[in-house]
Amino acid sequence: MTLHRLFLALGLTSVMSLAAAQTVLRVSTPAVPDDWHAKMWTVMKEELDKTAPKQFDMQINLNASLFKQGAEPAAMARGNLELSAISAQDIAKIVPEFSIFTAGYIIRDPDHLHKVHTGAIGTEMAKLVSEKMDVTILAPLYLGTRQVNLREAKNVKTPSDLKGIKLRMPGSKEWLFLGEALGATPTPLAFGEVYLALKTGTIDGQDNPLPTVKSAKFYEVTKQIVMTSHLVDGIFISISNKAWNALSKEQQAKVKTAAINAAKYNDVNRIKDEAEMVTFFKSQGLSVTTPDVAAFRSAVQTAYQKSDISQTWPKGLLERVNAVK
Ligand code: KDO
Repeated sequence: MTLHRLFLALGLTSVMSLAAAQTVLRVSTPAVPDDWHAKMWTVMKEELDKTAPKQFDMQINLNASLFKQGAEPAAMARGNLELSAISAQDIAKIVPEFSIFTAGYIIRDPDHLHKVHTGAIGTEMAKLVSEKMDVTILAPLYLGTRQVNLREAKNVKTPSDLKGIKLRMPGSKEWLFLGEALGATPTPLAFGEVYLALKTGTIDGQDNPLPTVKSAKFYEVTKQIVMTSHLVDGIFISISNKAWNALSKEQQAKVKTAAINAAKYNDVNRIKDEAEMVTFFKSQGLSVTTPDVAAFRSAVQTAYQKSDISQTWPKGLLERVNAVK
């Protein structure tokens, strides 16, 4: 081997060993690129590149391009995925106690959401999640307050006005129950299929926070937003325990801080956006109406009280959540 070739080979080997030394953190999310909870992953990646240079190779997969919506926790448990933002509904499938956060009209606002999940209740829940799902919650984030978004305008005041409306919900028991509690006929569908289903009329509506209605362009194919504010929705930046336990304490601290800062970036922007959205939708020709929210709250709360879902909530948990100020 010539000296030149030897150097080349050595150079390649050192590049390869450098690459091998980096911890790969694969991210999978159904979020669309324009959404804050998609952009936040880049914020996390850029912070880690600064605080732990060359230690992590964060690979961000948006639009459910790596795993389909809801398949992330199983992929993480199998060791095929390291990072994701998991919904309360997906956690509740395995940790039934968590279903309290899937119920309408319990969490009051983003501040309440943050305090519940970063306080004692959040710590207890995160312990259960780690034990039963083999994932570690790094940071809660605010997805937004969910509203009903209809293809055709309708005078909606109370849940009975949604009777017969085919309302798309993500596909799990907890989501479908919420749709039913709102008075509609829930239809399960993956997030990525909602735009076309609204366009072609296979569904009559969907529910999502206003910033999502904008980023996923649902406003292009719908005529009305009914401000039911039925779920102050949180999702949870999480890492597989396999990946988490392989990190040094110092790396764990850096990953956690980067996740918290990414969640903060999402929350600040999303809250600001949410406040400005009504004007935007009106400018796009949608009607934005306010129903009798008290009637929706009462119907939804009664439905949960009577359901199997609330039977899984530990005694006193609802009161403790309500008491968080
Ligand atoms: C949705 O499918 O309606 C939903 O809002 C549910 C959330 O839990 C979350 O999965 C979200 O989609 C995606 O992150 C896309 O915004």
